[in-house]
Amino acid sequence: MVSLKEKDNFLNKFLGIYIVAVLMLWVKTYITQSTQFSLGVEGPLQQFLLVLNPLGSALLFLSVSFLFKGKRRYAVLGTVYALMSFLLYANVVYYRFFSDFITLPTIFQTQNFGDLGGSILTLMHPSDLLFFADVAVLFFLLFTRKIRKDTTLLGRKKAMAIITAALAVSIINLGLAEANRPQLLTRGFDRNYIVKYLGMYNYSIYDSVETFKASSQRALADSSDLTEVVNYTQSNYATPNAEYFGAAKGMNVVYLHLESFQNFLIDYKLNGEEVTPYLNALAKDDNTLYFDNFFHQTGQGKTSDAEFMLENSLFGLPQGSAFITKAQNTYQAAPNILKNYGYSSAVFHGNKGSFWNRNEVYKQFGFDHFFDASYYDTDSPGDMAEYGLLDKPFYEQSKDYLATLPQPFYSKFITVGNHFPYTINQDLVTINKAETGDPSVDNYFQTARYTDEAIKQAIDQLKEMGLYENSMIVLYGDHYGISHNHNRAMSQVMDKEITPYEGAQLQRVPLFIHVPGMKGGQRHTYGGQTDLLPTLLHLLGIDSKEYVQFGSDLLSDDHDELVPFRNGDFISPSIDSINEKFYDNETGLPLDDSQLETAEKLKQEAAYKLQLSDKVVNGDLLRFYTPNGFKAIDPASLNYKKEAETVPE
Ligand code: GP9
Ligand code: MN
Repeated sequence: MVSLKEKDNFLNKFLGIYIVAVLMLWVKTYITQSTQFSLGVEGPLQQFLLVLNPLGSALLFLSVSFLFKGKRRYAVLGTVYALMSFLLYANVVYYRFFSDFITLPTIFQTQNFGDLGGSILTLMHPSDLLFFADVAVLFFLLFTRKIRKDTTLLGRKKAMAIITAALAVSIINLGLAEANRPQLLTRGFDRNYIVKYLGMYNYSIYDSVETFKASSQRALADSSDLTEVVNYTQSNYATPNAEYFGAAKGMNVVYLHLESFQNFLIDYKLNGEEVTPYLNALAKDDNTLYFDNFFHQTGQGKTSDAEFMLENSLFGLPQGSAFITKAQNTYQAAPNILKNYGYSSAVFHGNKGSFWNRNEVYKQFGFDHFFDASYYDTDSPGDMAEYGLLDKPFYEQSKDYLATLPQPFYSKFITVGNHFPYTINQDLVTINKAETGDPSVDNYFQTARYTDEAIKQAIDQLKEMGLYENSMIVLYGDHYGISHNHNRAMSQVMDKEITPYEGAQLQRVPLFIHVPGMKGGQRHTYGGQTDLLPTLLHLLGIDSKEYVQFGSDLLSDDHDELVPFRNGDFISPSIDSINEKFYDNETGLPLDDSQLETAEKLKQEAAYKLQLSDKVVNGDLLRFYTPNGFKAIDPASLNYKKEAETVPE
């Protein structure tokens, strides 16, 4: 047998053993990432990134050993290798149970591991030893006397060359990932995405940085920060309108989410044909309040920002999504408030529970149930959209779960059919495309029509289930669907030039509130998504005064019609501020000098509101505040896993 110790055996050089370690870790990680996780890898570029990403990390992380001299570096190489292997395997086991990756807060929170409990052993298989076969090989090489230990220094040049190569691979990786999925790191999206594009190890670094940032802001805050906030929200409180207070008392709440749905679609005619006939009729229903000056206020968190505002009447964050970075905060969210009034609660959504970190943050909001994709049959490709189950099969399949909820319930159905880039199976199309030549704009009308039909189906189902007469149904658009990149096509659709002023007007999203027996009508009140929760509470006959909320009841005479956007711009019935310029809201013309002072004041007010809300969220200030009579649900008592008991007590 040839001895490994032969002089020219490359294993006798430290560089040789380092390269062997890199190759083994690269291959193992690639195989693990592609077989143990369902990352939804699509297309050759994503495939390529999945192959590439472990290489950068293996080169870089294992090069830590270069910092050490002599025999010590062999020990360091082995230790780093073993730790990375352990991290990978721990995620494999965690994923088997949660279909998600480990985050630092969830480790420290222990509730997740509490869920795992004794079952952790059942999640581990004897064949898992294979995950450590390479570790055994490496240890054999490093720590037996089979190879010579190379004590000559690697040489600065060589070390630098390897580190540069490692960084280059990682930077190319990140560049390609950003090109395929812009704002991957700033928006956060889904842990699955980060792993898919950047790999398990880079994900762990990303997660640690995010955790550190969040915890340092939180650590610096204390209860005295709350005084200013409470003073503000109390002064912002709008007394309920006696005509509407309690109009839906004791009723169920059904939120129907209109994905990427802009208000211009309502009553819009494409080639003489109504795009959304059902919604148009619903807007005129005697028991529907239709708000036509209602704006989305979302930022990078898109859908999650909309949900965050709806559930809390707090603004989303200026960067990223609070669903991801502030998932462990204390909240006094709608499901929890309503629990104190005997309500059960549930979210229905045909996408993975980890998207936007919903499976974590919903616990903090107090949702009893979260029916994510794992509860739905997602096997027929014709039923699927890019982000999950299409609206019609989604509503159909939701019926059985909805039927299990004790009444009154607070429920939210999040759909995905009308999502960018608005592709739709031609069998489902019932209206011609627009003809601007911009595919997303042209198709938007077809997916919006599909949404309209699906909403009709959802409401018919409620009628069949005997829930319609006893439910308040709220329809809301979550954010724009057509971004300003499509202004050329949109100017054809709207038949006017899309100036910055017009672009801001397009940020209207529909808001419908249907309550049996309530006086409906079209309302022109200006408002935004933070106003929804106080409006809803007052309709249910619950006073919002006790809560720290930044919006105000749309139906109250005291309602504040200043609508801040997340970037500090604002719209109001008189003055708008868009991209650092003021406009007369009615004419769209630049503002008269005589009104500048009022405009500046409004601008400061909008900025102050956003800043105070950010203070609450970043500092996790609600942990210092308990509204009178409010009892918090323990998030650790909630579990959304399908295997768990899904029928409520
Ligand atoms: C996915 C869906 C889409 O689960 O809610 O989110 P968006 O991309 O619109 O923020
Ligand atoms: Mn959305």
